[in-house]
Amino acid sequence: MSKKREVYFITGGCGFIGSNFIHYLFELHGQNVFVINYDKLTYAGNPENLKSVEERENYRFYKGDICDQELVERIFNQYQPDYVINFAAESHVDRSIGNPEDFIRTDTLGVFYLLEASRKHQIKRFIQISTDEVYGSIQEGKFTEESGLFPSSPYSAGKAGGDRLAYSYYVTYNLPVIVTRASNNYGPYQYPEKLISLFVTNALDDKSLPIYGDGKNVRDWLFVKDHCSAVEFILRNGNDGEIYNVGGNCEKENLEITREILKATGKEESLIKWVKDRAGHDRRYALDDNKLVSLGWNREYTFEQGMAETVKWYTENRKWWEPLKSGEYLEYYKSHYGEEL
Ligand code: NAD
Ligand code: TDX
Repeated sequence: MSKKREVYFITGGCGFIGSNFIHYLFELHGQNVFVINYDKLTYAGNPENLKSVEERENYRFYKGDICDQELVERIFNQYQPDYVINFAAESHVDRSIGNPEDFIRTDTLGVFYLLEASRKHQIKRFIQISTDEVYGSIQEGKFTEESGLFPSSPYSAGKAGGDRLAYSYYVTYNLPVIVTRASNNYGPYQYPEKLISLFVTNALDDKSLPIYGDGKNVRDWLFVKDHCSAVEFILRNGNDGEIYNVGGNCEKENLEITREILKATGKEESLIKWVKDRAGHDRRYALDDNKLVSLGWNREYTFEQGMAETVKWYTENRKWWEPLKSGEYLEYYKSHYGEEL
């Protein structure tokens, strides 16, 4: 008798990390899993990211909003998912400053609807993809899972809402919830609005690289494929009700990253442009992820390897990102950076 395949209900699968995760799952499990990708296709969701898997017999895509309780319920009833992994979010801090409402709706309320659907079905695990930003900024040392939450942007506050709501469903309803908090991801398929994806694509086009403030803000960089392996590892080996930090062990100031991008793309420092600081700009993020590492997970990529793969990918995949830098993107760019791209 053939073994029943495990069913993954993945939200936000057309975005950056979600699409990398779906590719990772098929590479790892092949035909042995069934993957449902549920995505609203906001500006950040791109079906092109999954072109190579869309004909698979063990893959289904549904266009939908995680706040659409009825549609979520219908799909749960039809497929009875084993695992729910919630990547769906409004994810860009700068956009949350100009337009916070969508962030609270998707990043907090959306999680509620998914938790409600999950509680009515016998799911084996609910993974809430949270972020290091829920801790806020840290001057020295690193955040552990025990650190307090002091989110400082509407984005991170919205994510903190979803993060703690998920935990409350573990405590109150025994829902098998795990929360992950990862540091800044970079890699293929990242919408060209975040630091590395924006700066690499701008550099390739000889456009300026707009650094906020003094360029000394620090982020901890995690290659997206390492994040994917961590999520799958946690799904299999983590414990219910727990939080797991997923770090890159790679702290860098923004100016340092910018110089590395210029070097990797063979461009001059004259492309650097100093611009007004981000409102409420967190100074430094740093994660202690010993809890996850002592469970047996390890990063595979050094920053040099991850960056080399990233720059190569954007260099070879202009067809993917060039069309994205048009229409609404250009309007956003102009209003945000105060100049044409
Ligand atoms: P992204 O913006 O690239 O993708 C988000 C995806 O969610 C898109 O495909 C979008 O269409 C979809 N989506 C948005 N609102 C939705 C809704 N209401 N219903 C259904 N789908 C919706 O984001 P990303 O960078 O891939 O981030 C994925 C997750 O990881 C997010 O939860 C984010 O908070 C978290 N995270 C990101 C990073 C990072 O560095 N990018 C780091 C830590 C955690
Ligand atoms: O044009 C820019 N210039 C600049 O100096 C941009 C887009 C960013 N920056 C700075 C701001 C930050 O200090 O670079 C740093 C990184 O910025 P982002 O790429 O926007 O990431 P960040 O704000 O750190 O948030 C990211 O990491 C945590 C993701 O976007 C979140 O989704 C994730 O939760």
